[in-house]
Amino acid sequence: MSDRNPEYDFKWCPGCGDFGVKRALEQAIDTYTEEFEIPRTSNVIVAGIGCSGNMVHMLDGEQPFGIHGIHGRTLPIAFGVSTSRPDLNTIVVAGDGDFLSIGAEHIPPTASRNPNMTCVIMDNGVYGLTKGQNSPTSTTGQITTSTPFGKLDAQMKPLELYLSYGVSYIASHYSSKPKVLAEFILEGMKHPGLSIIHVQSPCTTYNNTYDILRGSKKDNIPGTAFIVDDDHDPSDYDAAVDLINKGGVPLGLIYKKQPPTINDLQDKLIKEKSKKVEDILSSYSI
Ligand SMILES: Cc1ncc(C[n+]2csc(CCOP(=O)(O)OP(=O)(O)O)c2C)c(N)n1
Ligand code: SF4
Ligand SMILES: [Mg+2]
Repeated sequence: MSDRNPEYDFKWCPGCGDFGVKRALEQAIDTYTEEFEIPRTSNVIVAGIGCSGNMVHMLDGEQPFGIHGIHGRTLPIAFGVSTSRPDLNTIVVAGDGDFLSIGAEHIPPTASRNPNMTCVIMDNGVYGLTKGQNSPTSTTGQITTSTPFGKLDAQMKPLELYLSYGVSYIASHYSSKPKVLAEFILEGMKHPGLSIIHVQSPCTTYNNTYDILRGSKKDNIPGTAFIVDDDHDPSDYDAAVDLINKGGVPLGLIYKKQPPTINDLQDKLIKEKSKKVEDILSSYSI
């Protein structure tokens, strides 16, 4: 049980990837808070439901503001926070089940509006909290508690989806390098628009993918994670497509563009179209 929230009795399993993501997120929030000289509570975490979403109760030190909402609905909640209070640093934390299964329908409209918020998605390829059912990112053929003879459906490729939906900042990483991961989260926070940092965060209890990601000399496994080449141009859409299609798990910035945010567009509209009080009053006079 944490002293930060004594009513919430929850612990991650030993070795859970979410510990690394927690360190990275704490680091990114520390740096952002210092650099922009904002109160800690001006960082707002909107959490999904899952072991990953419980991040909002697990952070150490001075606490940011936290909202633990409804399964799959982080984006609409965060959209409201971000657009009504643009001064806040709005952060979503959610798992692959929360964000890409029940919550998937919210990604395209949010991407097309480009609100200023940062999503840290912890992908462990299962529903961890509810005891290891298949998730959209479980691999085809994967044995899970809900697919005892192997998953039949195709595995979802979230990076491809984010790119085609028009997400304006897309990074991919894993939980084993919290310091580097923190840099991508911080860059996402500073990016004006929708950022998604998609993190492979292994579930040691139901889907331990550490060896698959990092490789294992002992078992002669090469490892699927690879660092994105320095010469990758993240502003080049086709290069981002090629990078994603290489297979494996790229570690680095995949794509970044700078369309206006929904707040920019609303401000412009208000400036151009809103009428002065005198004009409204005079329109009623005979
Ligand atoms: C509307 C609703 N449907 C289903 C659930 C049950 N449920 C809670 S967490 C979860 C899946 C969590 O998976 P994921 O988002 O991948 O998080 P993880 O635990 O793996 O970090 C489900 C199905 C719920 N709480 N609410
Ligand atoms: S069940 Fe998996 S995701 Fe949940 S805390 Fe344990 S290791 Fe982490
Ligand atoms: Mg999961």
